[in-house]
Amino acid sequence: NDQSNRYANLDLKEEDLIAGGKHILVAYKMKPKAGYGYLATAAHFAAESSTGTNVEVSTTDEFTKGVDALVYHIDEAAEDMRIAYPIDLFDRNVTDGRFMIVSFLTLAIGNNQGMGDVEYGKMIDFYVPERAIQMFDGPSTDITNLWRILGRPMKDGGYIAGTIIKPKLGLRPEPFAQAAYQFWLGGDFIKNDEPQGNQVFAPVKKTIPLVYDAMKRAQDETGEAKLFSMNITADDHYEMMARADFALEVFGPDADKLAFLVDGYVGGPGMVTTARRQYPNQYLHYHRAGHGAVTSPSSNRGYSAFVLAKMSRLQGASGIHVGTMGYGKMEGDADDKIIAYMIERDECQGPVYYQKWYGMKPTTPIISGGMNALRLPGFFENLGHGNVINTAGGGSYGHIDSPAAGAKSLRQAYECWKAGADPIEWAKEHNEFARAFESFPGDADQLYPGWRDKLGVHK
Ligand code: RUB
Ligand code: MG
Repeated sequence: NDQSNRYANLDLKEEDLIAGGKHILVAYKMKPKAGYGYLATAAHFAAESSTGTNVEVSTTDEFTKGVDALVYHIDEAAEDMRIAYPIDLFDRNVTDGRFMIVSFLTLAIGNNQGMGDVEYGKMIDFYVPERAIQMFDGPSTDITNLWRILGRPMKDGGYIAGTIIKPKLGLRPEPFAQAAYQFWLGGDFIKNDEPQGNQVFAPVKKTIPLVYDAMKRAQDETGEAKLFSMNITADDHYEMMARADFALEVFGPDADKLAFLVDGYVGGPGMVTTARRQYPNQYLHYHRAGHGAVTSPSSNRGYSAFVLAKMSRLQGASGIHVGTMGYGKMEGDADDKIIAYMIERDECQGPVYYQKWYGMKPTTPIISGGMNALRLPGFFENLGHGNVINTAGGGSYGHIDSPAAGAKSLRQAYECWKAGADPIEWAKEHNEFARAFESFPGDADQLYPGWRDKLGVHK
């Protein structure tokens, strides 16, 4: 049942669709199952993703056809399929008329993920017209708020040295708070590791007051402001809010230094938006555990990490993990810097579409996963700037001297790159950075061959 005369119009030009401002455009890598034609399958894909199904239905009227999604470009050899979705297709809030990301997902990457004639279809980019940008929440708080708290300039305030409390699970309240205190003596930002919540051995109501106490002591001792990102992820949004409200009350006069971490892939967009709307003054930290199930380059379904990050800015994440671009332990490569650029700039070329954000606040790239001081100079060189939050768990708690030394080594790595200095030369004058070589000798051997002789370190 070929519906391409209704759901495809290859005469439509992308530039006209963009100039018209009435469509969300989506680019997929799509391949039909053997025996199915490319255009017919693409048209069925567009039908299933908008007004149609596998057959014509008698209830369709002329108005219906006006909101059909249309395939406007195909390149079978490149598996490139692009679909224009009229913005009126998407569900809007009863309460305020705004867009919701769940509706975008339901249509653009919903049923089309399980169709009998589609081998695979993966979303690799999408374009949002100005009117829809205006009608998404976008971030309310961003990295400039953190820079201001840290006493830095609100433009180019630079690197925020962070960690993740490790071990990932198994610390009781006192050792947990002690781990936080030790890092804060050298660093800026701490996040809960994503599974840390209200375990029986570390109840929120006991742990959070101790963390705040540790923050105050570290602030007194260093004369610097400190930041904590608390995991509030839960199935029930009342539970999330109970955790958030409790922590806001505990932090009291320092509540601006409290961020909320939401595991937005496992928890879903509703959880992200709940945090965005209930706590617009708090920095909203989007952690993305599990995203690899759909975003991995080895998966031909779902959507890419780029798409996930772009959606997070529309939803209003203040910051989202963007991986380590091949410099850490998680999947990724140098080209992933486009993910960071798309969420932090006011306009940017994506893999397919050039997106303007029309003043929507930026989402901070959060760099995390197997990072340490030795890996950072190369990372910054690839990215081209250091206006990021970096959380290094192993890279801080694995430093042979102390977590505070680990934190200082991270900052020294940033300063090394900023100064354009040779890391080995820098190490000769910066002890915590130098001791990172001995802490992570495997990385040191790989990144800085001959470092032992140059630094005079022998086993
Ligand atoms: C990293 C960690 C984070 C990962 C997730 O710990 O706990 O959950 O960053 O990956 P460590 P991503 O610093 O010890 O490796 O940031 O790519 O989503
Ligand atoms: Mg983690």
